[in-house]
Amino acid sequence: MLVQPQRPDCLINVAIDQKTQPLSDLFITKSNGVQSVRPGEQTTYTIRVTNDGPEPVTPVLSDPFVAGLTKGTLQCSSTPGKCTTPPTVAQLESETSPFQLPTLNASGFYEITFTANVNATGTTVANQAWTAPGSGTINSGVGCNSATGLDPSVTRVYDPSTGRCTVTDTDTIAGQVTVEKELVAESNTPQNKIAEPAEELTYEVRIRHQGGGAISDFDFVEFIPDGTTRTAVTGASGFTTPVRGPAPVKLTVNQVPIGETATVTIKLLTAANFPLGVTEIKNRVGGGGVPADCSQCEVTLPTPPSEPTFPPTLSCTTSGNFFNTAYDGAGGRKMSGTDLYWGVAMKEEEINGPPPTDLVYSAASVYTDSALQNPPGAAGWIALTSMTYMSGISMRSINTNSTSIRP
Ligand SMILES: [Ca+2]
Ligand SMILES: [Ca+2]
Repeated sequence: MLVQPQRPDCLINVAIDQKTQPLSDLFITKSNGVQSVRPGEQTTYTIRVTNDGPEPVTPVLSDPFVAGLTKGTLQCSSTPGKCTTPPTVAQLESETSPFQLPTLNASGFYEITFTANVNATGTTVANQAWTAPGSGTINSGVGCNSATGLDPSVTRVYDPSTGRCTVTDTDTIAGQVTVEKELVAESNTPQNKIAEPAEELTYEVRIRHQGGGAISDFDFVEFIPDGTTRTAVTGASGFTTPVRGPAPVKLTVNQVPIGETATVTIKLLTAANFPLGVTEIKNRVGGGGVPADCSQCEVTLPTPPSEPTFPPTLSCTTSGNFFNTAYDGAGGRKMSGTDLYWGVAMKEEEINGPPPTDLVYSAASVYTDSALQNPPGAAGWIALTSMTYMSGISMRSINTNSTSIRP
């Protein structure tokens, strides 16, 4: 207790009394270990209050509520120091009655962790915490004024009038987008939402900024489907020459500004003859920054029903002894029924075992000419698309050197 000074030398007594107050070096650190958070995710902060002495201190701790970060579980950290029972959320967030820590001797510390659900809007979220010495203890502020041990994006401020040390972790909010893909043009008329042969299909991929900061170098993967060739891309880098599908190709959008939409235009040219088995052109984007649950990232167009592109009657003349027609488009042996694909071989011998290894339907040529294989080659296989076989023709072999097959 100080007495009212009545003589000038009593000022000396005041100074002596202050020196007798315990002197601590109290400071606080706080970080979630990252510099950017994403709405909807959970982030974990660690708070440590340290006394570098020399005298003990019994400080208080407060981590006030901040919009955009909802605290979840609080616990003593795995290196708890003096923490034995963590505060409740309400205790930790109180500024008028801040949470009372145990006494920290020199080099003592108290450490807790807590989770926070990120529901912030805007471009950054700042999260503070502070500690202050108990009454009768002086905080020198040496540690608080030092930036040693602070993560990037974390700052610390010392208030000499109260001894309070405040730490702030400021993170950017990662940009949020929605992505959609749409067919916007077909070169054939009428525009019928059908991928016809040799048709140019134009798609738009729209990346809409929905929150957080601006986005640079937004990556996504364009999956070029079988039966098409990507011929042009505008609005993104990553396209240099035409790419034939099936192939995944990465594209990059330079900037998605806050609140705006970046549009990428992609042109596909369909094949003059679709590969066997291609009945639709399914075109999608994904990967990179595309949300995993994107439901509007895929456009599917059917291809036209398969129609014969050859004369309805196929006439063959060969000096070979056999026309072999017994193999279906799946590589199996077909003894009856119908099939969309079939082969003809002109050979000197009858083939009635497994399909010859050189029977490759997808690689076979389609002949519409009347002069087929003459003389018969080693394996003159011809694959033709066909709706049906003519009934009455042997599926196994035709033992003749001249025949007419109506598909
Ligand atoms: Ca941070
Ligand atoms: Ca069309």
